Amino acid sequence: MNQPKKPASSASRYTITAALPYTNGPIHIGHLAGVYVPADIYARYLRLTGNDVAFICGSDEHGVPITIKAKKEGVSPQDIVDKYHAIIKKSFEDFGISLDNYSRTSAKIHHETASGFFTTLYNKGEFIEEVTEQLYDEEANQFLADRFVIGTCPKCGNEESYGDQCEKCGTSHNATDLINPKSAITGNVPTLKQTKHWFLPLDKHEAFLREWILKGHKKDWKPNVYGQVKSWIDDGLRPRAVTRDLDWGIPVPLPDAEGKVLYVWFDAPIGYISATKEWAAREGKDWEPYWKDKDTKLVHFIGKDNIVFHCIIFPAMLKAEGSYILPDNVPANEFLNLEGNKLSTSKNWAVWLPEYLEDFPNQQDVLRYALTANAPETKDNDFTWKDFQARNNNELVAIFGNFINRVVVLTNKYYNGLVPEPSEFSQIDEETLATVKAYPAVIASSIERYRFREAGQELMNLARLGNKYLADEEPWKVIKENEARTRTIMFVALQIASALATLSEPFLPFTSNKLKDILRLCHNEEQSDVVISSNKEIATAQKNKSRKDTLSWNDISLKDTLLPVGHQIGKAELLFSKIEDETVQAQIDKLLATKKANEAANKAVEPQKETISFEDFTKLDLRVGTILEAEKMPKAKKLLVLKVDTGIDVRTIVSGIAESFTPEEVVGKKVTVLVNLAPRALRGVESQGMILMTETADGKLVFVNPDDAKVNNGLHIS
Ligand code: B3M
Ligand code: ZN
Repeated sequence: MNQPKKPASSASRYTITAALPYTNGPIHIGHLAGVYVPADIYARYLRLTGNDVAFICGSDEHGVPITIKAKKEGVSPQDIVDKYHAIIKKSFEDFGISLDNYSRTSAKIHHETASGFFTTLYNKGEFIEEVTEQLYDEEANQFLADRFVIGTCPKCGNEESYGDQCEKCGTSHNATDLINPKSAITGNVPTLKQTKHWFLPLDKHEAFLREWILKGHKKDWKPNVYGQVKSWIDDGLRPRAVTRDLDWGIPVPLPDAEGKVLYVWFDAPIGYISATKEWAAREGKDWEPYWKDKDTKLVHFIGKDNIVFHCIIFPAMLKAEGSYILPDNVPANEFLNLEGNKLSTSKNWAVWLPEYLEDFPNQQDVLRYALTANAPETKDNDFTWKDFQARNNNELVAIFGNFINRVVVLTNKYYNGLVPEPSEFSQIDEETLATVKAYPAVIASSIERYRFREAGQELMNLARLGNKYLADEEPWKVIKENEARTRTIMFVALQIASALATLSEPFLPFTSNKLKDILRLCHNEEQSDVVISSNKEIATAQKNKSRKDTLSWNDISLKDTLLPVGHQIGKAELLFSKIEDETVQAQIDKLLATKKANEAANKAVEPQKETISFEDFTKLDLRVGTILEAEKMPKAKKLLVLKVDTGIDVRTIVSGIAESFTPEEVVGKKVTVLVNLAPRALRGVESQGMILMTETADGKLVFVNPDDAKVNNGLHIS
């Protein structure tokens, strides 16, 4: 066990934001591992330690990805955002992401807040107004910004970089910086056309950013974040357009800006502020301290592709506005891959949250745990279904679940579920209880340094401690000869179980609540005698804040007794269940099917052969024949020897279809036969014609089949 470097933080105010997901698809495990699970662990931990927390998120409903998706599906952008906003919001709730508010950037309050922010900067003279040449698609009749244009990244040479950002090297650039730009709408090479825009002069803020990030205390930022930001600043910052010529977004609030909207990356981070305002109004609170009080800690949870926006552009905007605090930390994660390949919405290479929730009902915590244990904190990481299964079966079931089950079952068996009175504590008991007391600080220290993998493993170490304690002390044997000692062992084990119930809350909230219900460590304020057991009820109770837990995080180290003598606990209930091989194989098969479909879609279409004349074509004598007999050609993998009734005669045809069809499958089939092909000997058998076949996109041979053809009267050309 690592020794904590500093004590758990004293009560403070925190504004925690999680990147606003684009509403062009559901949430997948990459989003969860990179942003939402760590943010949720952090928020839950801070609430549990008595801090004042606003945990904020919402749908990012503007921007080109939404428009592209709408175009593809032939619906309006509004239809797209309405659909996915509802799906995302519900899946977060069902997954137990404990957001205080999940808002959306199409909300009136957001349009007002973002417009107001722009106006303030405009009035302060913080923008440069400039007519520049921008890429234009003559055919689509529109300017090409951001994801509407694809070209070669000037920094890394990636040929598929977007107009605003290269996904390969992460560089953020202007669309006109791309080499060989092409319209993502028509594929055309764009022309240049003049248009007026407003630019945020990042170069003007360079000195401040350098001071704030590089010389300030930001050295405690994660090395991946600090390194990226430093390299951008060192490369030199340039003015950045914050408006676009688009018809989807927040209109630029100026009289001479017809047809122009705010750049999505200008409005989206302001969405954090709008969502806080919306939440505060609902809760009867003042939103301003959460964004303006110097003592508030602002923490942005994001993926690594969002670093520049949260560490350079948004801070420059906040600084220019003047009344806001700046982020205290931006713990960006690297990417999660799936079974060795990059997650991709367009290639459907993902584990989608709504599908997971359906396929694994009431097993939210298993995915939370697997993603935390394998979080891409310092490097890209891989999610595999086998690892998911192993984390569940070998850790959650075999360690955590097994320990709790033994404690609860034995307490019920020996003492009718009442916490027994201990006799003398042995040295092992004392040491074990002292170790338990140290865990809150150990786990807190990892969480506060944004090391969620480490924190999750420390929690499992506490369960290991419990498991080992029971295995070593063997109360099931001791009870036969030493009743007093058994009581002590069970008392100690019950204290460990109580610590686990409380300390697991940030990581395994559903399990934690179930366990608190079993140990009767909570009461529901509205119906205090009702034990909440289903996950749905737990989620509702948490949202209504009607659960009242008897132990806080700090109690685990401060209190000598967590579960007092004589306290009645409930009956045993399984916390986790084994995930069978068939279950994960079904998920792997689903991915294999996706892979096959993608390969088929990507298979290069063979170019058309040289044109032939009509006269050439009429030379072919095609007949409908019937296969009468078929057998495999000895020692030839690919060949079948067929007897075919062509209507003229019965002849032998050797056909290379043995890898696709068995002889039995083809006998009786009607087929198209080229009857006037010059005979040819194959493996010593003369083939007198050819069966016509073609290949489907996924490489399957199919007959050019006359199916129900009744007559064998040669080729009819119409
Ligand atoms: N909508 C998420 C993304 O880049 C983006 C985050 C906005 S946070 C203000 O996928
Ligand atoms: Zn690049």
